[in-house]
Amino acid sequence: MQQLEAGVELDYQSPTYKDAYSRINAIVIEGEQEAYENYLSLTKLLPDQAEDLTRLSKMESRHKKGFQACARNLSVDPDMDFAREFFAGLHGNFQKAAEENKIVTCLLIQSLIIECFAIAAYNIYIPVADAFARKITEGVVQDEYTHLNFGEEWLKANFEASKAELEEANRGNLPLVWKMLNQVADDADVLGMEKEALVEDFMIQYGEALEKIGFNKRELVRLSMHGLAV
Ligand code: Y39
Ligand code: FE
Ligand code: FE
Ligand code: FE
Repeated sequence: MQQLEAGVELDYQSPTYKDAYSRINAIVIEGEQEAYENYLSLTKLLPDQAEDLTRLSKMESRHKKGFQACARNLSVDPDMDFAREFFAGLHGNFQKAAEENKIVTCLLIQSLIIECFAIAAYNIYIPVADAFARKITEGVVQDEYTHLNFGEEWLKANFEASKAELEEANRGNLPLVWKMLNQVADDADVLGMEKEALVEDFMIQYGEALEKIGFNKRELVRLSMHGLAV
């Protein structure tokens, strides 16, 4: 049991908690597995940076093992079918872009959108996690910042040539993030994670990333609003 600021008590062993955890934890495991695959795919598209990308992909597979241990620690059986379905849209878009050699789209999906989603989720989860999961998640979130940074640096270096494709990829993928968030909002709430906090944290990370890459404030607002055009 943990006493939260809001005064809500979390019982990590309750059936309600474990049921919600079986989906959220599965999403994270599936996300880490797909991130591993995505960075490996990127080694083919960016052979000059294959070494870095291989290192990132190995970090993702370590993350996956860490979160699998979190489930075992709570005796939870992650609902992987739910998780695969949850990620199908983004996963399909990444794979299609990779087949078409669209590096910019691949980086926007994995290194910006998915990493910002991960950073938001992990930061909001850490204060309400059980002690075992908290330790693991604290280690993982540090790595996710380096993955986000990889995408930021590449897109910044290739900004002018990437702008149009970034805008198109943003329009095609940001709405999926809101759809995904809405889908797990109730389960996240059971874990003590508020949807508003997740949205806020995501928008801050994503906006900062777009700014670092080279977009101005007006463009930034426009890109963020495209997420709402479902
Ligand atoms: O780069 C990464 O490691 C990202 C794959 C991991 C994705 C994590 C997705 C988290 C969504 C959780 C939603 C909780 C409300
Ligand atoms: Fe796959
Ligand atoms: Fe990860
Ligand atoms: Fe990552």
